[in-house]
Amino acid sequence: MPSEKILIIGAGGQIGVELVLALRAALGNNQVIASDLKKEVHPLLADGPYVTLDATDGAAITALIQKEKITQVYLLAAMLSATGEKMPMKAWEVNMGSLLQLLEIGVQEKLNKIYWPSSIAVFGTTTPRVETPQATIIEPTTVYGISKYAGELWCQYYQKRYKLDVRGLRYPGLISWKSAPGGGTTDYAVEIYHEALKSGHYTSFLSENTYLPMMFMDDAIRATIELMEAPAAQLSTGMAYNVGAMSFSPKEIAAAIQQHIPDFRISYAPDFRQDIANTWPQSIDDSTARKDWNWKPEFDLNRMTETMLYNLKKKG
Ligand code: VAH
Repeated sequence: MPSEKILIIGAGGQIGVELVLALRAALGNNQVIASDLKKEVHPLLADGPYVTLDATDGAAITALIQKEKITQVYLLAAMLSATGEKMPMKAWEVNMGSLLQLLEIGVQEKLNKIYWPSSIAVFGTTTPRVETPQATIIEPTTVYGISKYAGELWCQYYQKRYKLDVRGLRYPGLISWKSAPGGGTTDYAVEIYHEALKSGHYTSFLSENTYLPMMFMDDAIRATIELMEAPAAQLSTGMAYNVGAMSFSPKEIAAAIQQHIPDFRISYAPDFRQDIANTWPQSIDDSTARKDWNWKPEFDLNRMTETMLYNLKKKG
């Protein structure tokens, strides 16, 4: 990447922490400014520039872009599916308010690129749930999904109307050991590894055969950077790309853990998040991403389980 100066908004979140680390490794610590609502910087991000920043504060974002000569912004701040259902209007305000403001700022400040994550949560019950296509019926039923689909349409509008280079991915559930998830329906797939090591038992808030598309964070970060580095001429859609890696159920991830921890036990107590999961795809067709910018995942359930348990054990 040429000498880009990058601002990550929402750097303290599950994706943000790992994206800052990856971009700093590629560009150098001082080329990547991490920012989040929190006053204190996330411990893993302490070796580079950090700013306390509210994703909805357009004036502060504009001032920072001008002061630091920012060329790219990654807007990761969002309220996820489960939290969004508890405070729908706040979720809409945060998710949409921050994006619409940044799109305007992107045009005014002539940003080279903006990254804004979408999610498989844009799909609803009227969408084919197996091998969900890139372009299909899209009728989200959660505030999070509605905000992500509306956001994709706004990103496409700014690309066409103002030639603003805005890119995104429809992430599946993401699993990481470095950073904690926050308020998602797929969080069970992270919690289960922690509990397998801590107590040897996990009570899943999704039922045993709830299949969902999932991805190990290393794949998600690589997909993000590969998309952002792809030549614009190769991108055939203005919407966020479907990306997939694997699909599994709570029963299957428990079995993968039992290969390493034979006494591990899982039980099931579905809650309101089951209703959300029931509206999402079971698997994703990501052939457009594979064709346009050579997307290819590297982690399956077994390799992810080995990596998660090894690193969580080491982390203590
Ligand atoms: C959530 N982790 O559960 C997010 C993600 C596909 C799910 O968008 O809300």
